Amino acid sequence: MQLTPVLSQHWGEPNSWTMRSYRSHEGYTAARDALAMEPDDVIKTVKDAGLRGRGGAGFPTGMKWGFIPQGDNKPHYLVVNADESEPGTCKDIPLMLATPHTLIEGVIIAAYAIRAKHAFIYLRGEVVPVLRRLQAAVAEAYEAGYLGKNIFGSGYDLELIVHAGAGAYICGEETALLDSLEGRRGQPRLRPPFPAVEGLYACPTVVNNVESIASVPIIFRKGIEWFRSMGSEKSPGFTLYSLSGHVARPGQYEAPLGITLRELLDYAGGIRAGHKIKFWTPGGSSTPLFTDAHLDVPLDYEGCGAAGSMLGTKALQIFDETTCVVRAVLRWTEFYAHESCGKCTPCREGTYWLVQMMRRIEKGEGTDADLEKLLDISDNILGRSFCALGDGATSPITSSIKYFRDEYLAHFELGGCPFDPYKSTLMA
Ligand code: L3W
Ligand code: SF4
Repeated sequence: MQLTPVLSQHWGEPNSWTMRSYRSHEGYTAARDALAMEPDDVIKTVKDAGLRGRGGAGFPTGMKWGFIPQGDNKPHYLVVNADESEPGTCKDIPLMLATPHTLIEGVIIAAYAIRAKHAFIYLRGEVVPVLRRLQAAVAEAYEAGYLGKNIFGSGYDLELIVHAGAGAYICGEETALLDSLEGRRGQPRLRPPFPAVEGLYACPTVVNNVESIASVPIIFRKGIEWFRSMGSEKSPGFTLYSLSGHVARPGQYEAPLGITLRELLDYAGGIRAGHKIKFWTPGGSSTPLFTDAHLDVPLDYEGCGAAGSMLGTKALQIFDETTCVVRAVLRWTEFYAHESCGKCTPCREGTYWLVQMMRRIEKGEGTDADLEKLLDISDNILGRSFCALGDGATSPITSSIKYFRDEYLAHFELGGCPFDPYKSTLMA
């Protein structure tokens, strides 16, 4: 399968983030055309294209827009989830840095479709350069008349606000994000009602990931058939895959949905010289691990699901044979325990206990019974937590025990990490 640079096509160009550069690539023509259509027809176009959410869940974007009630007298809101924090995920931030106008043009089309007059970009707080770049681009768009009153003379008004969070992973969960945006401590809300019915300020709200919204303008420029010519029937289109870890050329690789890691590795120069792949995540650490047996799994929603994982955020973190899987899983588990918002007991208490046990096991102080205990605690978190963070925390543990039980046992037998050169010769 060939790479298909679409969103990333102009990333390397000088001043790619400016209005002048974006306009030179037909920028804002899609918004102009969409605003000449009926809002319902805009939603139908996105539905027919089959665009699915790029933030992790793969929910059909046009269907989500279609949930917004019409003819009600409440304000509607569009919120872009730019709180990219899933471990290994690094696609939205480069996109916003390189071509922020792609996102703004998508915002105009999406907000018009759901009849929203206010849109927000909720940005991860730590990335100050991205905040400045977005703010500058939004100012340019206001100046050009693409935001504000009577856009393209259509009579449609839209205000766009860029809001920086304060650096909590949980604020990437859509309802915690909405609480944070309203000025409260970010903690997930009970769903249903879903945000489409009762979201920001209890009004109908669409929350979409950056890449999902940025993918919209090109659908209007090039058409549904063009979009559907890539990917599969159920997972059409192109997407950004983030390759990190032990690869020769880590980075963003844009390709049709359904490409395999084996193919992506050909473009990325393979695993670093002299080494071989051991395990990898298809979509950040919240998705169950894959191994060298999964190199030919189609990286789309159905392919990853059928192979026992999830496409998630398409953050492919790749580890070679020099990595201790137990240590890697410990690091991720510490992350989830630290980021747990504490609202529900299974996650708050469970992630704490998972860390205590994983630390002991990694030091070689565990027993075989500890593996069963780890699985039991995970089982009591999975499906019993209030939001997906708790479920995600169990994925690295259960999948690593499934594929690398012997490596856990080796820690017990050796009384330490077999990858520690003082303990063993496995590193050689
Ligand atoms: C109206 C219904 N709306 C579903 C909407 C819902 C949401 C979207 C998907 O988790 C995953 C998670 C992480 N009426 C609806 C409805 N919706 N039914 O559809 O909902 P859902 O529940 O399937 O997923 P989610 O809560 O959005 C996202 C995984 O992504 N993940 C984490 C990513 C982290 C980031 C980040 O760092 N910012 O993206 C990675 O794999 O585990 O499974 O909008 O409202 N009946
Ligand atoms: Fe908070 Fe974790 Fe419960 Fe989610 S699962 S609500 S992050 S405690």
